[in-house]
Amino acid sequence: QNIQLIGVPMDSGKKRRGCLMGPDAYRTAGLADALRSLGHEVADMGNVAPGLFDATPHPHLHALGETIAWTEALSAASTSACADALPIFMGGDHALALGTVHGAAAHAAAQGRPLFVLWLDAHTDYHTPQSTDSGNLHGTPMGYLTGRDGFDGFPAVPHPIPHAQIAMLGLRSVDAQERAALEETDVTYIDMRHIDEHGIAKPLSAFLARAAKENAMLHVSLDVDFLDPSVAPAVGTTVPGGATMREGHLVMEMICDSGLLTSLDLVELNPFLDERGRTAQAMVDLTASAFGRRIFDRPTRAYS
Ligand code: DIR
Ligand code: MN
Ligand code: MN
Ligand code: MN
Repeated sequence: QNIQLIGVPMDSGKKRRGCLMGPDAYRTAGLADALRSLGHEVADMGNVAPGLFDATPHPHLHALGETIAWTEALSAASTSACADALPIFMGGDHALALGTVHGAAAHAAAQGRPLFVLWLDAHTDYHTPQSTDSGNLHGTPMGYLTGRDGFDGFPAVPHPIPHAQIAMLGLRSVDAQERAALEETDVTYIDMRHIDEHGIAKPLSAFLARAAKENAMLHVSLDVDFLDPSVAPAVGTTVPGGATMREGHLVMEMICDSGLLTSLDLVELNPFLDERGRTAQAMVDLTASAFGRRIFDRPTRAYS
């Protein structure tokens, strides 16, 4: 694969600071070399920056103008990166997906292919600027990208992601307004109870099979809080009861096996809260699994 690492030191999606240090933590943890050792061509493109923005405070929404400026810059960066390579966006908080997926959707539309989105997160991030209680825009990208109303000032969404092309995995903190809205859609939402009862592989392989059948592109957005805080403590919104490293690696290896991945976000890492880089390292290891790292190859003969 031809991979571009794109740093996104975006920290405007919530009030707690620290995600701006994420890109350099991934660099320090050796993301580029981990991917090169798997045989990939990797270029670190440096960091994206937002354009000038209006910093006038909004009565309810945190850092609205800054987040809009990031969305504009990231959408353009994502569209052009997707044309050249497989971009990995090193966040930065989850508000970066407002732009990265927006840009990937434009690229997919230009190719005449559907874009499927896999959201690995404790949260659904399906708010609108009106429904969010926290005022933190990192809780809104799925709402924006599916074309929900109320995103005044943001770039228009000419290619909303159809609900049926979205799967959310790892859920265990969903606000009432998000839940009510999601229940009206055909989004595939898989909470931790479902994973406990049925395993994580079954719903994921059904989703990936649908994407393959439609010759889709696949954007994966991996929020650190998808993982249990015991293995990934460096995130502002820890929620107990998350995915284990084993579940995480299984998901990423299945993504690799599918051959569908076309763009990836690594989001919400807050290195200020980390323990000697262990969360950054866990995210690097999961990314390596998505790009071919494994203990044994899996020939068809051995596992019938
Ligand atoms: C919460 C948190 N639902 C909010 N969202 C987070 O502020 O709207 N997403 N942390 O990953
Ligand atoms: Mn999130
Ligand atoms: Mn989350
Ligand atoms: Mn629908």
